[in-house]
Amino acid sequence: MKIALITGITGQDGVYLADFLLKKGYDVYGGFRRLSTPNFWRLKDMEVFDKIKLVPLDLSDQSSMMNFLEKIKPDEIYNLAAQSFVGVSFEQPIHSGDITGLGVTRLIDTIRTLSPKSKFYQASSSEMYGDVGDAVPQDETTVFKPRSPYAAAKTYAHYIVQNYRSAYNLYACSGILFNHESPYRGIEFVTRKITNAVARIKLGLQKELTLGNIDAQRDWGFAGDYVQAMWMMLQQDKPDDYVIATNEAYTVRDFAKKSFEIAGLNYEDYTKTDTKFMRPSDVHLLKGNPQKAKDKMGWEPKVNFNELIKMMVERDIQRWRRYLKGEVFPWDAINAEGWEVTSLPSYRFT
Ligand code: NAP
Ligand code: F7E
Repeated sequence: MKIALITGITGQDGVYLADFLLKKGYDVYGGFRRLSTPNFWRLKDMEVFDKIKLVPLDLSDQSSMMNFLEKIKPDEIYNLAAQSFVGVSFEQPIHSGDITGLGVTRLIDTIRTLSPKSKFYQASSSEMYGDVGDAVPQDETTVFKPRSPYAAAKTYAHYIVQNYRSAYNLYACSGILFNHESPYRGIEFVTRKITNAVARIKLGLQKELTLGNIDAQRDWGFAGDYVQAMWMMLQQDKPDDYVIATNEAYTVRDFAKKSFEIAGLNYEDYTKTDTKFMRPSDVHLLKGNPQKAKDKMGWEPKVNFNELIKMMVERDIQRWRRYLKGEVFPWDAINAEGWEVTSLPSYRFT
């Protein structure tokens, strides 16, 4: 039985990848960071919580990686842990650099020392492209011009992985993944902020939705499709980096319009914008060309834009309906309500 370690197991991709690897027969270890309030709702909802082994592993703490890798030398290590929210990276640039950037060096250097035969996957990001200019769509040859502390940290990590691959001959890959979403997406990201609000408006729990830069364009795919690509990268003869995307871009406005339409509501009646949700510098257009992944690994996205939005809107409506009937306590959704009433400065980035 193959052994896999997934860091960031409590996040969106962590649960989809855990489910995927369990179905392939892997023994799955999930790295998590200790919080005062346990954060296992996604793992429980996906019904993988009882099937994986949880290990405390914080990217700020190299000893936690050493403890694990000294005992267990996994066949495959997927580094999904990060401070992953671009908006917050402007507020917490040092923490973002420490976890999202330097944390990767801590991990891959520990792998080099203690488990050099482990195959390594790094969660790189389309945010690294940043100011793309005329380079549309982006592929593996497009120049990186990061526009946030998050993107700068991911770019550093991306080059570290390339360096360890060539300097130490490690099987280390980076997937340059474009935005991917699902009903398990964190509530502060724009897609889930929209579908959660649409569900609440539909059920009379919320009156309006306030967004920031609705002209921003993104290439949105389904997280379930994208974790398959992560696994495929570690099954190749040689390690390499791949763009994973749909090659279609839509505006935030398009996403919101379609979300309201699926719920039988009119976007114009409920949506407004406010500059407080805009970033000091934003990425205006991301659209990825996944041809290399298709040619070399046979990977293609299966879920399209409309199907993705329908899946998310319907699941959020179902969650809030069940909540109103007293059947469930939707932790993620309730937390979102908490965000809406808070007056903390970070409010503007939700
Ligand atoms: P996510 O839902 O925000 O999950 C991030 C995970 O990292 C969570 O499990 C989080 O734990 C963990 N984490 C945060 N700080 C940590 C630390 N100091 N030590 C250990 N773990 C820590 O993100 P995602 O959407 O699943 O994305 C997975 C990875 O892909 C991330 O690296 C992200 O930057 C990258 N990425 C995502 C996308 C996308 O569109 N989703 C695209 C490109 C790249 P808590 O639950 O405790 O917060
Ligand atoms: O923003 C605009 C915002 O926060 C998308 C992460 O997974 O994907 C994600 O990063 C766009 C931006 O995702 C609101 O300004 C408008 O232009 O959903 P987002 P992101 O920044 O693209 C990449 C690939 C990653 O690697 C990251 O980890 O939407 N926008 N109004 C808004 N964004 C938010 N969050 N909230 C708004 O109200």
